[in-house]
Amino acid sequence: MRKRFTLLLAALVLVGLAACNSNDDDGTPDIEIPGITFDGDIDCCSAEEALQVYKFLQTVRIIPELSTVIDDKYNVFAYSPTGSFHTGYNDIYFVATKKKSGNYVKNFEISNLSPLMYMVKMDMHHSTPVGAVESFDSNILAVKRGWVSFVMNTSDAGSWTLAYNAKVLEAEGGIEATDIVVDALPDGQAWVKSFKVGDDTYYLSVANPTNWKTGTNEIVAYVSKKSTPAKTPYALAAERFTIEIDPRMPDMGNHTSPDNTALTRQDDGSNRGTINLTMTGLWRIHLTVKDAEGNVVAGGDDLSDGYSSLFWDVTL
Ligand SMILES: [Cu+2]
Repeated sequence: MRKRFTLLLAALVLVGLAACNSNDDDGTPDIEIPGITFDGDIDCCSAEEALQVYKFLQTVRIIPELSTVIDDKYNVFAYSPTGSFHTGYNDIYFVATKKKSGNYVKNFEISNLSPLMYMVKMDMHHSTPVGAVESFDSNILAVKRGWVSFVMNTSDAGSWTLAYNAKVLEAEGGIEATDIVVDALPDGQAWVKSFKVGDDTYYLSVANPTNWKTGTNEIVAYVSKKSTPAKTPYALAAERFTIEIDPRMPDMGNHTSPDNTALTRQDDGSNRGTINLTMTGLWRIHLTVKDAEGNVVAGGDDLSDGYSSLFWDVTL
């Protein structure tokens, strides 16, 4: 532990960033409880946890326009895998630090993550599917994750803002509606689709398909319900849908692949299944959505080629 923490400090000094401070030199004994070392800042984390956070932050990029200062005491930093946003599902990560020491703060809350698009011609606003911001990894509790699935990209037709509330220890703040840019996906990609059940509109967002490799992959998706009014962020659907998948390669005679399993609703609100992509290229993942009773509610209709007209397109 001590050796690893020394390594951590060295790394932090190198990048000019300070995380949890060490008491190694001031004679204060570390408080040892099994698995945890408090390094003099009870709002922060053990050296081990600080290292995990530090390592994690090397894998994402900061989004400067969504970072803020609260009460001149705390920084809140926002990150995404690329530092930008695109149509469809995007992870957003948050970290809070003490401005003075740079120490991470473990207990903070991000709420009311609110993306909003203004549509020029229609002179109206709409939101888009979002997931609640919470801890996602028991090793790195000082990092919170939420997500936004943008139904449209920024264009002449309209533009996006994003807002959120933040509470760091006793201090409250956040970001008011701030301009963000949502990039279009590469041509031929479709990662968010909608379907209707009666008067209700639902969105199907597939999470991070660019992480897939040839072979068997876990496939994660979210089903969100459009809000009334549409300016309110779209929360996860309360209904427990099952999403059956039929991956095909349209450029190769629509051949399929074996051993795919339907996405079923998990306790965390996601839908998870297995997708087997036997080769690189364009995969059209035809979808059939069933309700909790097993009735087909979307995607049961056939295109002229015999496959569901509800699909995601992912190039591997
Ligand atoms: Cu729009």
